[in-house]
Amino acid sequence: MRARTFRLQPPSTRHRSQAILLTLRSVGYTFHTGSGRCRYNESFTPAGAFIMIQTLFGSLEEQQKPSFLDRMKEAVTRTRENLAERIEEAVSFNKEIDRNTLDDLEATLIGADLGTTTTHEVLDKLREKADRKQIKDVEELKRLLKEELLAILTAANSRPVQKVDGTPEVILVVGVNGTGKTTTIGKLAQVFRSQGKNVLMCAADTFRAAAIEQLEIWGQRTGTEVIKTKAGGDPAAVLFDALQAATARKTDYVVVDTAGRLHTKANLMLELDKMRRTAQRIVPGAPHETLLVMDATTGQNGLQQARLFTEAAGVTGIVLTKLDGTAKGGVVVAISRELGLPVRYVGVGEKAGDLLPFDPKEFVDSLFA
Ligand SMILES: Nc1nc2c(ncn2[C@@H]2O[C@H](COP(=O)(O)OP(=O)(O)OP(=O)(O)O)[C@@H](O)[C@H]2O)c(=O)[nH]1
Ligand SMILES: [Mg+2]
Repeated sequence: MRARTFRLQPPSTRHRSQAILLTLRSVGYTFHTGSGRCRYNESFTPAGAFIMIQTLFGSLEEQQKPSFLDRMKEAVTRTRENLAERIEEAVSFNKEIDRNTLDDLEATLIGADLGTTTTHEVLDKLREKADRKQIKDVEELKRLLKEELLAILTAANSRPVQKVDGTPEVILVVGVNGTGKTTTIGKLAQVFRSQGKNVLMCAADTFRAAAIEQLEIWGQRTGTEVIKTKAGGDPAAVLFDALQAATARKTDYVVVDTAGRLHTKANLMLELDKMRRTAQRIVPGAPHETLLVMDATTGQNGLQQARLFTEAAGVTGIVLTKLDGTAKGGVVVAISRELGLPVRYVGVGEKAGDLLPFDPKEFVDSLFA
């Protein structure tokens, strides 16, 4: 037997890698854990072994998909770099961490779009600690800042999701033009379908040209049926049809696209109200969730619009899109603090898989990773 060596890739999961190692041993491979190298019998070469492993255990690439935490870290890269850089700058000018250092931090936090109210609230807490000489160095400062941000996010995100009796669960998706409503609906359908649920999409944005076709493309992409009417039709009527179909078929979720509307367009707000009343008539308790889609890149402006929406549309949760394209991801904290609403998901790209469930700890860890 002629011995050869190759380097073993790091395992993706412990149990899976143990099973793979056992299988390789059974065909004559020996491993040196210290060096990560392995010896094998030429009659069962690595190419042959990889085919066998893929057949037995599935694709190696598939198993190495990044985790939600990794994807969140990636999405907030610009925000993190911006924050970290500026914190270091603020602190290196003033070695000791006192009130002056914290005054310099104010602009940093506002720059990351935490908003003035939230920034002042966080800094007041930190100033108390600085006065008592409880902040030794920059690492301690970051740790305390992280704690304060997590406390705000956890408070807003502890609101329980409404329990839904029976099916369908109806999710109304609302928001200003261009924030990412239709894209988010496609991504949500993908999430539910991957959980083995059946979904209907309802094309109740009959206002904007091509809105129905755009939703249909998402329907094809995710294998989801779209219930629609003609452009200019009555959104409440198409919602009625969708909910009747869903009730008859025992569909798990109905996700409803609505026209982008501004608070100034009073008639559009009235239309939303009519849709809510229609939904309740067919499915008691519907809509179970009204998600307001907000665009992270619009920052504090978006927050102002969101405030008005929240009052008028009975919003129960937020989806923050385009987190991948901004250095101002701190707006998540401002939204949570100022609207008191949970952030249910964040959008981190334009593809069907680019929607992450929002977890406060994961988010804060990603910001200071
Ligand atoms: N980078 C990035 N782009 C996104 C994300 N979500 C949506 N987009 C893009 O934002 C643009 C607008 O998205 P739409 O889904 O059409 O927005 P909408 O709210 O339905 O717009 P209207 O129907 O006009 O009100 C599209 O180009 C999307 O690809 C995201 O999370 N990240
Ligand atoms: Mg749309």
